[in-house]
Amino acid sequence: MKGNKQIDITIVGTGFTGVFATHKFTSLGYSVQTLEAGDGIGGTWYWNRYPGARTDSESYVYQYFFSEELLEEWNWEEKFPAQEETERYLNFVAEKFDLKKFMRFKSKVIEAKFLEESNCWKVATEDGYEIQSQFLLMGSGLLSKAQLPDIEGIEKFTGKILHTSQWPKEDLSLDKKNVGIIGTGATGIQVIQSIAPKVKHLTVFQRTPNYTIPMNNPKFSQQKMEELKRQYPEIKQTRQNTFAGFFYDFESSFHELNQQERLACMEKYWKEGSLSFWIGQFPEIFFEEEANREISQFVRNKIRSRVNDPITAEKLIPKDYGFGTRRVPLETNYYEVYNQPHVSLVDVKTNTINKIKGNKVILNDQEISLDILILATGFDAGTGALTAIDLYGKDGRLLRDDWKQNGVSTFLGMQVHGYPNMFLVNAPMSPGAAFCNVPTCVDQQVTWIENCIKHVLSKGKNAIEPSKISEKKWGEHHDEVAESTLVHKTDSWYTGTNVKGKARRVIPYCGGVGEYKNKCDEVTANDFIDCQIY
Ligand code: NA7
Repeated sequence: MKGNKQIDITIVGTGFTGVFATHKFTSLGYSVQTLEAGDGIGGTWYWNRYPGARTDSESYVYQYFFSEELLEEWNWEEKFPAQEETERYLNFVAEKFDLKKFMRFKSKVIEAKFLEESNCWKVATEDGYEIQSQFLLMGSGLLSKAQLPDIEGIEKFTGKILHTSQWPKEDLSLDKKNVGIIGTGATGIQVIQSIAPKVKHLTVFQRTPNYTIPMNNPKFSQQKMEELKRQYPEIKQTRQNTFAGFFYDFESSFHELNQQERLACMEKYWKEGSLSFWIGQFPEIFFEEEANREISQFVRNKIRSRVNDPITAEKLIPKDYGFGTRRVPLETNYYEVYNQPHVSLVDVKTNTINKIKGNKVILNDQEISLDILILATGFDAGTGALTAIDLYGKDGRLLRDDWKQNGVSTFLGMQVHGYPNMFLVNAPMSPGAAFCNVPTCVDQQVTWIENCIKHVLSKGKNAIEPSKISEKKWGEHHDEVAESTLVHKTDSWYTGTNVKGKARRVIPYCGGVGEYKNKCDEVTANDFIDCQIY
């Protein structure tokens, strides 16, 4: 179907953002069309079906809180649910609220153009579908544009090669295969620990080792679920005011404890087996070199104690950046994998991958034949999904060019000057671009957007965009906060250094979810004075 049907809102994506936004705006009576590239609901949880994919967020907080009935009806199986359970949950929500009728699948958005004469967005998909809407809400995902390594000959690899986010729905047999994997981020770690028992030989190509925390992932009994459900009102309330949108927040002060007390505290959090060791313990992890050094050392010793071969152990221990200054993955028996004879670890910083020829990875001093090469090489985070689309604002400006020439610029991570009536969720310069439990920020941001749209329409106006000065001020505040942390010193997708040519800049807002919410609420309370409304 091709047409110039005029609706209120086009929503891009059916991940946590798209599903929630579709429900919110349709139940408020807006006409909505949601467009999704995949042929199913789930976003991240649709695409990332690689072995071992699961959340590092507790299920009881990594969910929606907008419906008492939904909270009552859905029971989680595990504390940290696997991809399949999370995908099933999002489908359950969509079916319960009859949302699929607003969604068009296999509809990859390739262009969105703001039409100044009508203050509308014209959105086009790869299969030739077009729609016009007054507002455009981009729920296209923080980690959805795959980042592929630039290795000579990779496109001619004669074995099977795939990026983790393009894992097929049908089972890919790894049994008795020689498998190689590039990348040891959160994804690589989940893949490695899951496939190691199945394959004939596993070669891990590691560029930078990661600090990790062992995951404690109990199954939930019915009794436990009932107990959790009684806590839901408290969880719902608490999560929006914490640093990272979880049910926990920084609890201790590093300096108020002596060294022995700090050690006991770290042991306690370590046993928790969750990200609370990182974002629920000492805030100083993020701000103070000395505190960070002691915590990093604690984690290094934990890693060392689990690896039999001292040379391999040293390769797996991060030495040149501090704990928590890049994403900390949770793991299960990850280090024990390297104690097995059929697993080899190659440090590609010292033994560089020079090229790929046939089914061989050619290193400085070795050639490795593989049946399957897995690319757990991450994403062009935050900006990737937005700049992949031809997004034209006022005066024919293109977001991709604007951000390339002038650097990324947003107001609250939700709006961009020159792109009226466009809203971003979990985008650069908001906590949702890394430092937030995604559903918490989705709830907060989509609700803010709802109020913004309501405000425009209640004034009888047609369009809203942030003023240039408000956007500039937000950028300055964002950078000031980011530069007060240790995060900006470390190379990672948080700072954009994983993508060649991407300007180095901290992508997520580092001031905390609670603080961010206060700032957004101020804008609403001041009747969006920071924006131009016309
Ligand atoms: P990440 O965290 O960006 O990890 C990607 C990994 O791939 C990382 O170890 C990279 O090493 C490595 N990489 C990337 N390109 C290369 C090349 N060319 N050669 C060798 N190694 C390479 O992505 P993930 O998918 O693991 O996780 C993304 C987020 O998803 C995660 O943080 C969670 O929030 C969920 P590097 O560290 O750059 O040296």
